[in-house]
Amino acid sequence: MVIKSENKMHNLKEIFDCFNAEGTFSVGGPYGSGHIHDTFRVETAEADRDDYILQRLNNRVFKNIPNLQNNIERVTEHLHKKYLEIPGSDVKRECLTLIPSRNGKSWIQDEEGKFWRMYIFISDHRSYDIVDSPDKAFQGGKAIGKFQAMLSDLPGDPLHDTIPYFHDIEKRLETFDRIRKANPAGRVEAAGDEIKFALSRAEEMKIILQLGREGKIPLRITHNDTKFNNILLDQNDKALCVIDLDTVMPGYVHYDFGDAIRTAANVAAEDEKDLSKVAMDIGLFKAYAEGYLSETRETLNSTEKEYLAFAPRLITYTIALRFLTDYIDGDNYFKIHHTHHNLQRARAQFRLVESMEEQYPEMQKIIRDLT
Ligand code: ADP
Ligand code: GN1
Ligand code: MG
Repeated sequence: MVIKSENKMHNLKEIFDCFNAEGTFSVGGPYGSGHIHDTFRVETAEADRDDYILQRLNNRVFKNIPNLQNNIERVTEHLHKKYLEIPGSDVKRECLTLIPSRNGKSWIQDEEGKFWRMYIFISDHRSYDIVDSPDKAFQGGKAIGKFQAMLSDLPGDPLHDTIPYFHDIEKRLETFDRIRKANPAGRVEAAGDEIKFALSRAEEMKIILQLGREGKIPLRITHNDTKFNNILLDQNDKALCVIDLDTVMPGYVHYDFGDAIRTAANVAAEDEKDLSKVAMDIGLFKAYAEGYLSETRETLNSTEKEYLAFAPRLITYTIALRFLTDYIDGDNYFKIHHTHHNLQRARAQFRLVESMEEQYPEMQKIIRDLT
């Protein structure tokens, strides 16, 4: 079966047959709304067999796919063991399962040299780009808190840094300055207001890195991409499975908390054009924080807790800066759906930063009351 995606043709059946799946290929097509990989769902012909997710991996973003896959193998094996010990757990739906390829690895390379991997499709899940109730936000918080707790005793060497300096705002600002000065796509003028906004907040964003350097907050194993659509809920909207494990690596808990609030508490879409619609909902913020702290209250140190309220401002700013940098650079990183998409995303995310700034005293009070 040949499928067209991103203007390329893929023979999904041929790729599928390179993996040791149970069941036979029936149909496949593009799936989900991720910004990085090409993701396809494959349905099998047999009703009692799993369906699958096939991903053509973005190796412009992830430069070392064997290291990336090695991380995911270790993380998923560890989670599998943990879930197997929990009576009544549904391992195949509560954590990702990689399917080995016929060559014994967890990926294959096609004739163009592109890497593919396959997971069991998490059946009967719900996925949200926008969260519309405190209960869902609470469940998301629980899922991320539990995920961090379960990985806190991962044995062996530290995980590979799959994208070095991923959330390092100092490095992100250096890149922004370099690209802004080079102006490779001639877009600096069009992005003048956004550049000004970014520069006006740059200094205050360095506090989390500074606390790390001072040894006040530890590096832990974090997810680093806790956008709400990377947290699957079940049919009753209860926490089910944390997916998109490409960036699981050492990080500060603020990165996960901040990115989750950026998406779970924004009442508008990430790329909302009408900026008057963009706002952080304080009720959704509180619910997510409750869920998250219900799993992590005992393990976080006091400085980590104190700075949770700041984290959403940092990560929303960081992602906005990355969208803006990519726009100025000529759209080389994120998938876009129209010419000025990255600028539109940056604008909406900077507006969200402002909304968080407006509500910051309340956010701090909520965190203080919960911790
Ligand atoms: P990206 O890095 O491009 O965001 P993801 O790994 O998040 O890629 O996958 C994209 C989307 O595909 C997810 O948001 C989710 O909707 C869906 N998805 C990924 N893996 C699975 C899975 N194992 N089961 C069900 N859906 C999945
Ligand atoms: C990307 O992979 P996806 O779509 O879940 C990006 C995140 C950004 C997000 C913005 C590896 O996430 O860092 O926050 O887009 N992932 C990577 O929507 O860069
Ligand atoms: Mg994703």
